[in-house]
Amino acid sequence: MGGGGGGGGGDDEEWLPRCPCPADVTIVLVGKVGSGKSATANSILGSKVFASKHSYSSVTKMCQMSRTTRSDGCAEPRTINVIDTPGLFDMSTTTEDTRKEIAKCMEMSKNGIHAMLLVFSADSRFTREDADTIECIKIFFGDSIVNHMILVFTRGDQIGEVNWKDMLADKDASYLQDVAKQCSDRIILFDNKTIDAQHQEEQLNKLLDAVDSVISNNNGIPFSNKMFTQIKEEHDRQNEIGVQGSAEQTSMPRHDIYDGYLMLITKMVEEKLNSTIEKLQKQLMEEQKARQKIESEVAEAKMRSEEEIRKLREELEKAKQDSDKARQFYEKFKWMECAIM
Ligand SMILES: Nc1nc2c(ncn2[C@@H]2O[C@H](COP(=O)(O)OP(=O)(O)OP(=O)(O)O)[C@@H](O)[C@H]2O)c(=O)[nH]1
Ligand SMILES: [Mg+2]
Repeated sequence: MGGGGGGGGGDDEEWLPRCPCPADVTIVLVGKVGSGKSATANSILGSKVFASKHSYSSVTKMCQMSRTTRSDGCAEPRTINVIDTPGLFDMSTTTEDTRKEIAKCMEMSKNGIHAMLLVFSADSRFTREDADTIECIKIFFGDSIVNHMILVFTRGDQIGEVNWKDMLADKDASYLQDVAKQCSDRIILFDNKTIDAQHQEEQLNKLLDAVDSVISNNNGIPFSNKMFTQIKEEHDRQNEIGVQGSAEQTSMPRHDIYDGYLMLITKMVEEKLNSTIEKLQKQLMEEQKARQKIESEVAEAKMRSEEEIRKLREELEKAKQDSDKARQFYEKFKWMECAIM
């Protein structure tokens, strides 16, 4: 595939060609613990940089960044920054550490995120929690984050393209279908285990085509918002203090400045995360209320139709009795008529 057209899980022809090509591309991988984020990050990097293994607990504890250079598709080689994360935005486990890691992830990507890869395991059920994670990301970053999202399903080797497409087309996968539509069908099945070099290259090109489609759709501008701008401003301010301080030999040590800066971002992230959780809970409650309303309407309609059926049965019974009576009367009348004759 290389530098040319698109490809993907949805409509293969819809992705735009690779252009414009920023010299520096930042990709962030997020998703549930064990979904295959680090393995996918390693596949992009082309080497086993991040720890990736089976575990009952989370393997990646902290956000980490690594970079690679690729020259495919663009005139100049470009740097791809890959940020691997622990299970962020999993609303069932938002510990203090997670909040700190979200802050760190935002710090690492303060110049903007070109593409956010939402990683899922193709061989696990897509649960309510998975949907909540997506909703949480949308509330936290803002709805326009979907313009930078790519859905990546790992364990392609175990599921296979045909099965996977059937699973996606299932009528019960409507939430996933909606999200895929919001992401302009940038949805990919990925196999991190393949040792076939050609397959590795093809699927990586497919993934990078999706990244380039995102870049192209956004005119090369990475995702950013007020929070990122504030982080960048704060970063520049702290840098200035650091530089001035070291020049005057009076300031705090650099690591203290950095810690203070990180604390500030964490506080900002914490506030945003709290309001996100509040909004998400409100959204869930409204959904639940709407569901309950529909359920009670269905129950009422059922009761109403049961009552109507009962009435119809009564009417039928009465009509039967009336026709029996009429028949008896007619037979009696016929007998009398015969007797008279
Ligand atoms: N068969 C198969 N296994 C995979 C694939 N991708 C990841 N795995 C395996 O899934 C397990 C978890 O993968 P990780 O990359 O550690 O997942 P993670 O999302 O980074 O996990 P945490 O860091 O704990 O959040 C590892 O044993 C991987 O080898 C894949 O495409 N196929
Ligand atoms: Mg990991």
